Amino acid sequence: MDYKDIKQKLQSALSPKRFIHTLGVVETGIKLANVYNVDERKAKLSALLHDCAKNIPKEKKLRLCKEYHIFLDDIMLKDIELSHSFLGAEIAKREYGIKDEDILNAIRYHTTGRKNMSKLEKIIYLADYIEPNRIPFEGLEKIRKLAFENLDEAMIFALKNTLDYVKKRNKIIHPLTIEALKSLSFNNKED
Ligand code: DGI
Ligand code: FE
Ligand code: FE
Repeated sequence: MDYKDIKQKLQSALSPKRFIHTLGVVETGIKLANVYNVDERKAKLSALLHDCAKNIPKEKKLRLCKEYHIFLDDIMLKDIELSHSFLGAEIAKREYGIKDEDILNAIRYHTTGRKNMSKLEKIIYLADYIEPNRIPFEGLEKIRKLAFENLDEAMIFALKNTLDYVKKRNKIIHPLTIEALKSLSFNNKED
């Protein structure tokens, strides 16, 4: 499948709103890839497909996760929305023919993050956060600026912001997010 076919198939799988968000992530992902010397094509594909599972109805999400042997922990079972990144990676592989593991991981960890993220994973995490169509929230402008100055500082800020947001909404924080933050803070202290 070439980029154009993927884009077309994706458009029919997403709501118009989600598709517009996705195009914003693609645009921002390309910019960040150029700043941090990451393969622009990989950034484009990861961004395009990052939310490919987002609009699948809840019941079908559960069914597909079972069918594709995606392990859902207690937090994901309580908050099935969280599975869209893990399911998205599997769908990108099976339905859109993506084989590159870095791209698949960028999709898989775009919501929770994880420890020792690759540059591509960080770029997609941040592009999702700061894309131009996002409804403004506190701290957004700061992350927008930081993302183009220092990838790890921006990640730390964004992850902390997510933790606050999740706490405020009384949802359970996923350990992957904590691990992502720990690994970044640790690496940053060392140099
Ligand atoms: O899919 P998007 O809306 O573009 O963005 P996303 O993939 O970052 O998903 C954001 C949602 O995920 C938001 O509603 C908060 C939720 N979320 C992020 N981290 C956690 C979380 N929910 C729980 N329960 N735990 C987390 O650690
Ligand atoms: Fe998402
Ligand atoms: Fe998104």
